[in-house]
Amino acid sequence: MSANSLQISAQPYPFRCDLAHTALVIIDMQRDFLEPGGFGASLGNDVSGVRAILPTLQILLAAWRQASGLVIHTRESHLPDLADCPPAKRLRGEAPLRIGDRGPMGRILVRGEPGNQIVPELAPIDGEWQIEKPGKGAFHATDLQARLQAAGITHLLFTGVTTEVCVQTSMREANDRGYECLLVTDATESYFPQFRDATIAMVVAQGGIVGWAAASNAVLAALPAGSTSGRSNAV
Ligand code: C5J
Repeated sequence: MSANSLQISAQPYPFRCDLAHTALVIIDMQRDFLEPGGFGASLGNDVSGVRAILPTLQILLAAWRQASGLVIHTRESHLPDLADCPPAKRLRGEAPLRIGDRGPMGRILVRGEPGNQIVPELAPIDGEWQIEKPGKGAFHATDLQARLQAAGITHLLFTGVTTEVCVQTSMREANDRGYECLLVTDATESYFPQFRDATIAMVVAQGGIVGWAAASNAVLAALPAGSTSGRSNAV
């Protein structure tokens, strides 16, 4: 195995990838979903539980950066004029604050507003991709596919919130586009823990119908110790 080859102990069987062709995808770890007053809370969710993955994600992100792996952050966001927000999305439900309304962290799910920022613990650094996505999936109405192809990325490790909505949708979109995908089980969370567990079970069922799942420790164990052997982040 070359220094770049990783073998991650995973369900339903080991996940093999090459660090230079693999990206860590962090889905929507933004204040809108993690803090009171944001979109997640406006939908009636208790947002305290999803913050529990922050320490795990910080460790994973630090190790991935240390190995010079590509990092991709996504944000669910809309243009200020909401031209990219279908009325069906804005009007669904009976939330007191809808997308585009002004809340305590600025306008809900609107690009550039304070609530739309990635939480400080995971703030992107130079060279890391930031994908603004108007949908639940990271490929819908974004340039992610073109950028991944141009960068030669073939394998994706998924983390973030919420497991059964934006994480699962993005992973399924990636799977349909031919990417080999792994869900990091303790670096993803839902407002409904049973939905997180069900998503993990769905992903790995039938021989990995959507992909693989592994705990963050298994990813960390597969990384070359103290390595900086991945790609240049300046893609
Ligand atoms: C939701 C997301 N849950 N990031 N978005 O609306 O999962």
